[in-house]
Amino acid sequence: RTVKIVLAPFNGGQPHGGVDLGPDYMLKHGLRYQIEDKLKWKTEVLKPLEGLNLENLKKEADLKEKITKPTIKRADLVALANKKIYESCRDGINKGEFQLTIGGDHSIAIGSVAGLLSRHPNAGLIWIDAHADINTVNTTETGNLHGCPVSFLANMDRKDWPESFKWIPENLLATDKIAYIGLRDVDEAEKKILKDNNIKAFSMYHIDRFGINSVVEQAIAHISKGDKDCPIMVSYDVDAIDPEASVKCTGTKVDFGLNNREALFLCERICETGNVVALDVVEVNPTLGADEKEILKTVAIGCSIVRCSLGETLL
Ligand code: DIR
Ligand code: MN
Ligand code: MN
Ligand code: MN
Repeated sequence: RTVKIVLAPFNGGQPHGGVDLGPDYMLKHGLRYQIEDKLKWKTEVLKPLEGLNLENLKKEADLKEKITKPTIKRADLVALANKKIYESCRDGINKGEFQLTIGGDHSIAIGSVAGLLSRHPNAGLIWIDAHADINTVNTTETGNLHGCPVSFLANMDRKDWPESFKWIPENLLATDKIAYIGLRDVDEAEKKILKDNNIKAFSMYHIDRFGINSVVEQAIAHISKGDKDCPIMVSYDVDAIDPEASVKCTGTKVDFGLNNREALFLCERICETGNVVALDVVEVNPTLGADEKEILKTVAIGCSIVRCSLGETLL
C-alpha cells in the first residue's frame, strides 16, 4: 500500500501568507515517518507546484488587480496552480494508491478533488469545514477563492468562469455526492445554494443534536448511495476544529467547533469503511500562531488527521 503525498504549498486563494508552509511543517513534524514506521504504508512525494514562482506570480497578480479590482482575486493564478495539482493527481497516482494532498489553502481542493474524480468518477466527497466553500464567482463577498472550490467542482455558474478555469471537466461532481460536516459560518448566498440544491449538510447544530457518530454514519450513507464499496474522499479544513481545542493557527477561525476527539473520530470511522481513497488536509498556517505551543498543537492535529485516516486506531 502506497500513499502518494501531493504537496500543495499554495496561499493565493486567501489573503494571509504562511498557509503555504503547511506541508513543510507537517513533514518536519515527522508525518512521513509516522505513516511509514507506525502504519506501514510506503510513501512517495509529488510536487506539482515545483517550478512555479508562486510568490512572484502572486505579486504580479496583486499589482494588476489593484487597478482592475476583479470580483474574484488571483483567478488565473488559482486556476494555474490547480491545473498542475489536478494533472499530478490524475496522472501521477494509480488506482490502488492513497491520494494525500497537503495544503495550502482550501482552493487547492479544486485540483485534488478533480484529480481524484478522474480516477474514481463515482467517489463521494465529505467536506469537513466550518465553512461551506460553495460561493460561486457571482456570490462571493470576499473574492477569496478558498471560499469557492465546491462551486467549481460542481460546475456552478460555469458560464461566468474566467477562461483559465475551463480545464475543469463539466460533469465532475454531482451535488448529491457531497456531505458537509462541521459548518458554522455559512454566507447567506451559500445557504441558498445548499437549500436550492438540497445538499446534505451537517452543521454543529446537527452534531449537538444527533452526536458525531450518527452524523458521520448519515454522511457516509448519503454519499455512498447504497454502494458498500463507494470510494470516499475527505477534504479536511482544520478550521472545522475548535480554536480552543487545538486549531489556533488557521486563517479564518470560527468559535464553537469540533472538539479534538470528534475531529479524529470522523477520520477513524470513515477509514473503517475501507473505502477512503483520498484526503486533503488544508489551512494549517504556522505563521498565525502566538507561540511555539500553538503552532505545535495545530500541526500535530493535522498529522493526527492523516494517521487516523490511514488506519491508526487506539487499540
Ligand atoms: C467566506 C469564508 N465564506 C468566503 N470562507 C472561508 O470568503 O467566501 N473558507 N474562510 O474557508
Ligand atoms: Mn474553513
Ligand atoms: Mn464569513
Ligand atoms: Mn475550507
